Amino acid sequence: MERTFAVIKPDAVRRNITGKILDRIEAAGFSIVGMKRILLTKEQAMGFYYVHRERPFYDELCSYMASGPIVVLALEKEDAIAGWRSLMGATNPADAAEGTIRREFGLSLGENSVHGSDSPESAAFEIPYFFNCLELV
Ligand code: IDP
Ligand code: MG
Repeated sequence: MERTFAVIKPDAVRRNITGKILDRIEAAGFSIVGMKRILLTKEQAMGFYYVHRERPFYDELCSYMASGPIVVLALEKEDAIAGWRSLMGATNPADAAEGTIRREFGLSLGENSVHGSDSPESAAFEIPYFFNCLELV
């Protein structure tokens, strides 16, 4: 069993499609072992996306992630990290495969509805950024 970290981003929460995305996650066999709806400050978003601090879109990305409530999730499944990346689809919804969440719900390269850890190292940073051990059940 492996755990990964997922976010339902502000564009999706704002459009009331949280439930639709959770349905896709559960239908794909993930167990939701942690979940909460929160509103990040821009500073908290900057800490979360620290790896992207040198990228030209860092400021825009962090402002967007702090622009409205998000739903943060810890997901468990065999090969959860790769499996969730594959269910999410490519970063740009226009390039995402048919049947992926970003293809179905994403609005643009920036507002692409969901986040997922890209490696075990990322998951090991991202899960405890949002959840303590008592919140993972
Ligand atoms: P990922 O979410 O598929 O792992 P990353 O390259 O890690 O993609 O980028 C993190 C997030 O930053 C993306 O999900 C997207 O919201 C945003 N992003 C990526 N590239 C751009 C860009 O060129 N312009 C604006 N936002 C971007
Ligand atoms: Mg990434």
